[in-house]
Amino acid sequence: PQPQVQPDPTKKTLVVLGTGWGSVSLLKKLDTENYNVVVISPRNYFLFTPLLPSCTTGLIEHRSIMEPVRSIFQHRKAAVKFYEAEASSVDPDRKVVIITDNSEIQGDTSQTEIPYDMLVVGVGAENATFGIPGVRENSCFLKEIGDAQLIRKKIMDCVETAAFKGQTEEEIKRLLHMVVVGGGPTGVEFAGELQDFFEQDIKRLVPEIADRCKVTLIEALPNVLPSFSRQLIEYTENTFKEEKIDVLTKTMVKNVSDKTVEAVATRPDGTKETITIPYGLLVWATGNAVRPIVKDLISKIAAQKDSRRGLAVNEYLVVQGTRDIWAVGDCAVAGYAPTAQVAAQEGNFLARLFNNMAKTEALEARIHELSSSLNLKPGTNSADAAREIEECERKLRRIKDIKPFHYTHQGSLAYIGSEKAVADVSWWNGNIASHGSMTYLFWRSAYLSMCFSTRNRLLVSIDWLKSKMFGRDISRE
Ligand code: FAD
Ligand code: UQ2
Repeated sequence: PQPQVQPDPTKKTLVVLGTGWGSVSLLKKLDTENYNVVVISPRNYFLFTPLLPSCTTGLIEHRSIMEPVRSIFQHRKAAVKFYEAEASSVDPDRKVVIITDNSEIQGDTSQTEIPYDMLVVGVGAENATFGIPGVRENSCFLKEIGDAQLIRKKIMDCVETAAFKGQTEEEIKRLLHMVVVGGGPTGVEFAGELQDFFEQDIKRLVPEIADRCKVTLIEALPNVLPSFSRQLIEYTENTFKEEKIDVLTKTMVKNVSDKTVEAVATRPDGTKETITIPYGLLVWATGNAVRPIVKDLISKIAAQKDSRRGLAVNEYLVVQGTRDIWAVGDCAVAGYAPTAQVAAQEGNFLARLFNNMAKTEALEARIHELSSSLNLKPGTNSADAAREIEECERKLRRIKDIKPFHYTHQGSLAYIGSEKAVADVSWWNGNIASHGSMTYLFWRSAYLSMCFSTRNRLLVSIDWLKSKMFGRDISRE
């Protein structure tokens, strides 16, 4: 049977903003027949961000880690509406979202209003630049597919330009100097992948310049991977030393031009020194900033006046100061780190909550119906009706007793290059720290198992095999 396409007036309209970790985890587990579900996102696919660093060197092809959202909805009993658009503002009083189609091709309408009964905000975050001059103009971010494609292209452009006849030695060194700012998992994984690329492919294919390739990681804090245990931080820093990746810790970038990074380094004796670093490619991976749509919503809710880092939510992920808006993932402030692991658990929680709310309403309606029939014509069926009411009430009590959201940290993983990884895995009450080549195999299988679909798992496996057999594809497209 065809799924129902027209909205059902007896059901509430649930509008979900975003198609990232939080929103898609919710949609995957939601019984969509309970609501008129409308999904709004400028991106018509889910992106498996943990493998994005591998796309920058062509180890993995970008389409292998994307899953179209329309194929997620195709086998649902009830149709889910998807609009490829950006939510540009929310009016919590009128309960509408204003959406804009900002894509290249537009029809005769590109802005409209979507009314909601319930709204889930899962729009993620933007890249933070801390207002440092020149960052937005000169560096690459690493958050979306387009970013990874741009980096892949630029790496090869730097290599080919460095190999150009008659290039001066100084210019070759600058072009082949790849600077990564931010020592979190994203920066570390990218630096590791990049060094692998130079070692495994550029050395073989462009040997004349390969010895000048250099990766430098800049971090403002005293060490990289601040969320990992001491032992793994040291292991990572030592591995980077062996791989010849320079790590500049306690170094703050102050200014960026098209060819240089200016930074202030704090020396072990506490003195400060300004250094100028010439680069060919600069990748900026320093964390999150609040999106305009979230700022807009914050400004419209009195209870959010002190929110700076996102939408403050309560223990049921309800946006404080509202009754019918929830927030998940990087745009929500619930006291957890901005990770996929948190966003996914929050999305799963909301799916359970909404499925329960629908069941509760159905049971309450049934109780109401039965008791009014009892009052109208008491008679032969009254014992049955009374029994069913009791049954419904018992179910209701069980369902209504939904516990607040509680995050369970399962662990942290990061690839650090040269077929080594680090892992902090939570195990009952303890923590297991492991590193090295076996951990790399664990990293690979864990990421494979967390991929969105079997299709993605197959594509990623084929990419790994392809790169193993033939090396990475260095065509610059
Ligand atoms: P996102 O997944 O970013 O999704 C946001 C969605 O909202 C997107 O679909 C976007 O298009 C959409 N959107 C944006 N603006 C609007 C708008 N105005 N209206 C409607 N929709 C909008 N975390 C881990 O736990 N483990 C890892 O290994 C890991 N690796 C990472 C590697 C990289 C390179 C990056 C960038 C992040 C990594 N993370 C990792 C972090 C993780 O990806 C984020 O925490 C996670 O994506 C947050 O989920 P989210 O749903 O809040 O946002
Ligand atoms: C993670 C991540 C998630 C997760 C988990 C991890 C991509 C969806 C659990 C961490 C993985 C660990 C510790 C290995 C355990 C393996 C499995 C398959 C549970 O990194 O981000 O987001 O859920």
